[in-house]
Amino acid sequence: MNKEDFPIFENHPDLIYLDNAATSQRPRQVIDSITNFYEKENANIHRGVYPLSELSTQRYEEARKKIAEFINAQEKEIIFTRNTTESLNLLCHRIKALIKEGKDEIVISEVEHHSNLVPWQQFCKRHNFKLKFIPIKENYELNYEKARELITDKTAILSITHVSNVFGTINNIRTLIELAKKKGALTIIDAAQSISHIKIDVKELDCDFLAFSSHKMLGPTGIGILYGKEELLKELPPFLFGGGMINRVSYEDSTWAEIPEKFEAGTQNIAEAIGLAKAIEYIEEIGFDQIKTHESELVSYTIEKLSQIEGLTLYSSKENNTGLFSFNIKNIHPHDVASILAENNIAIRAGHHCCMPLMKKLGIAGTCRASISLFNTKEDIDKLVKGINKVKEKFK
Ligand code: C6P
Repeated sequence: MNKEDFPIFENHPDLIYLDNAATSQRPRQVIDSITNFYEKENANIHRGVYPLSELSTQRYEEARKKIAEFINAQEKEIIFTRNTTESLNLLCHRIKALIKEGKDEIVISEVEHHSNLVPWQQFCKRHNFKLKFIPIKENYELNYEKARELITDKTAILSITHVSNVFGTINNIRTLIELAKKKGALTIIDAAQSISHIKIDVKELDCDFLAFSSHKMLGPTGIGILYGKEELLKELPPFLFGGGMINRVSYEDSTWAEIPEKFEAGTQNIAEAIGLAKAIEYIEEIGFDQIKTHESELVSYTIEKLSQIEGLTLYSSKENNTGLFSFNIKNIHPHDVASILAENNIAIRAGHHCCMPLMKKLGIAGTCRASISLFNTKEDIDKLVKGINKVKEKFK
């Protein structure tokens, strides 16, 4: 766990990068794996019979295997998409085919990112379904008592984020999945903010679908994953049509390839898949136990330091937090805070974090958000605190 693995810090030695929830930085191993592919292995997959094409196909499928093992899925249950957003949209466009008669409600929560809210709003408008929201409590945790009331026999889908990108809270998805299963609802987990912090086992969770993005877990941009249970993916109609996803085509009609190819139309992001597999290898070499120990220590340290700053309101959980801290400084706009921190080489995010309705509910325009990754240190937090104190000085 070393900043030296991340070339961005060689090029920006003074950078304090605390915007990992937006996108993480990439270790050299990931960057090299992409260069290596283009320099030595590049060809289109699943098409050519010449050795280079066979090699790139092999690399791409090895990447799928790595990802499958990482979340304890079968290879055919791993669909490559562009990102979490596309994974959720794929479902939103095709999942109607899996919904049983008499079910016409979708349950999400008040903390969902727009990517797990807007698609379902559109779905509900298209199909005349009702969208229901599990509310938050004062401590920014989901209200599980209310969830019990909201999830009923009419619930077709429960789609929920594992970790909030505003509060950093880890939602009790096990309980929610169990509740949904009892009512015969389909379950979807948005793991965009949890995948790099928490070991996920889809078999143990027993969720039907799970979505995440490579770029938030040290991997390249442009590639994401949709996991789905084999029997459900087989039933789900394809989303995009074209090359690579068919079995037979005539001028009149077409039949589809088996899963996962059925959902991978067109030339895929081959190098990015390989880069994502390398990111997983990097994470596994460190191990989630060590990541957890390091990040938990940093969470306690950060909370302690931020709590000492007068006029700072923290919107994040103290105990149940993956390393994401939303805060505001009294009488200073979050964008001003972020701009002044930026002048001091500290990168955080400020704004609504793609959670506009949640901001409205909290009665604020936005928050400042610092989010850590495995390479961050206590010194980074000290610099953040120093930076915030500078901001306060400026606005005195
Ligand atoms: N949140 C953030 O700064 P994409 O953009 O498709 O890779 O991920 C979308 C997404 C879905 N769910 C959650 C919980 C997320 O946090 C995100 C992305 C970033 O908070 C960018 S807006």
